[in-house]
Order: sequence, then C-alpha cells, then structure tokens
Amino acid sequence: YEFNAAIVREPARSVVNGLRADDRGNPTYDGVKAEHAAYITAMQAAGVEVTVLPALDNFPDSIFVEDPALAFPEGAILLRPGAETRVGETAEIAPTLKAMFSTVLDLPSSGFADGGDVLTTPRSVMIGLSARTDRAGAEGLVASLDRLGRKGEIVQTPEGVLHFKTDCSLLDEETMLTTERLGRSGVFDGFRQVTIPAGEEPAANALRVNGVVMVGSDYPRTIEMLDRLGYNVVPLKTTEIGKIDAGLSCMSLRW
Ligand code: CIR
Repeated sequence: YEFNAAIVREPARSVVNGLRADDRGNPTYDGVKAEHAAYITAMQAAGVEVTVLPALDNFPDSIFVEDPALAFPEGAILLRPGAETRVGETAEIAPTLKAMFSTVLDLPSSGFADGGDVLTTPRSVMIGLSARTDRAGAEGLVASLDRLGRKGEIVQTPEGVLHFKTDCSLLDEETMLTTERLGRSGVFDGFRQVTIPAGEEPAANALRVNGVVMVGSDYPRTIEMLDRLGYNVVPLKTTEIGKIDAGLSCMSLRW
C-alpha cells in the first residue's frame, strides 16, 4: 500500500452508460467528474504523483483504469478484461505503460483477467476467479507475475460479486478489510480480519494509500469502525460511481 505513482483516466461523457449488474439509474456525468476530481486530490495529498490520461468516449468504463492492467515497481502486465465492451481498453493504456516501465508483459494465455480481481498482499498476489477472470486468464497471470518475481495465488470470488476486490481491501501488512461473505470463505486465514458492518458491503472496496485509508463517505459505520481502530480515514464520495458498480480501488493503477 505504499505508492509513489498512479495513473487515472478522466471520465468520458459516456460514463453514464457504464456497465452495472443492477440498474439503479444512470450516474450523472457531473457527479462522476466531481468524485473523480476529489479522488485525484486525495491521492496527491497522500503523496502520490498522479498521471491523468484523457477521456475515451468509446469506452464508458475506461475511467476504471485498474481493470485493463497491473502495475508494480518492477514492471507492468497488460490484462484482457472479461467484459466485451472493455477489452479494447488494454490497447488504449498500453502506450502509456510502455513509456513509463521498461518491462511490460502481455497476458500469455487465451483467457481473461480484470485488475479488479487482483489484490496484492505481503504474502502473495491474490487472483480471484469471477465472471470477469477465468481460470486460463488467472493461470496466465500467475506465469506473468512469476516473470516479475511475484507469487500469484488463485482464489475464488464469492458468487454474484463483480470483482474479488469489490469485497476486500488491504488495511496494512497483516490486516484485511473484508465483507462477511468473503471472510467466511477462508481466503484470508492467517490475516487479521476487520469485517464490514452488515448493510455497508460496498465499503469493502476501500483503498489504503501510504498513511491514509480512503473509504466511501456513504458508509458511516465502516468509517467509525476504522477510525476507532486507529486508521487515518479519508472519506470520499462514491455515490455516482457506485451506480456502475465501482469503488475506490477501480479508479487508479498504483505502484
Ligand atoms: C464494470 O462493470 O466493469 C464497471 N462498471 C465497474 C468496474 C469496477 N472496477 C473495479 O472494481 N476494479
């Protein structure tokens, strides 16, 4: 969770048509834009140098740069997103990554993998199988991670959950913030686990960046809990991006 640099992408006007599992109405462009701007400011305040890429109107979900690639200090990996409308986002972000990293690997297999299913912990890089990340994609990713000297670990995302990280985030070296349903599956055995209060599940996609933990401001019980545990919480509005199934990790690629 210590990051010096991040890439974000401006939301396009088409973001209002972003993918979603349940339709609770379109987000507003202005609302998404404001949430995105506050996120960039919070990243910078946390000590991260942020590169802002231009909006891509042909890709409504391209604001979620976490999904088409992975970035580590030792190199980047280009992924193959599991949603048909998002596959082309990889080619859009590739030139930026090739300019910034000396090592940029491709996903070797024929499968699919979304960055939202990938959680880096001190123990391993966890890859959650989901409707977006299949076994071939996950195995290919393990091979690419190995080339970067990192250990991949394939796990299962709970049924019906978009991404593995929809339901969890790393709070510190030994502590995981997790929904009850994901914690119960045992994937975080060996970690200290902090469980999201019932009813605030979307708060699990929080983001630890250097000294702070960014948490959706619509989740007061989670904020209070983390505050009481001594974390330096920065609440950020995610109401509009939440309508298209996104949280705080999705909007940046960090390393
Ligand atoms: C999608 O369905 O792909 C977007 N509407 C939301 C992606 C969220 N990304 C993430 O959790 N990493």
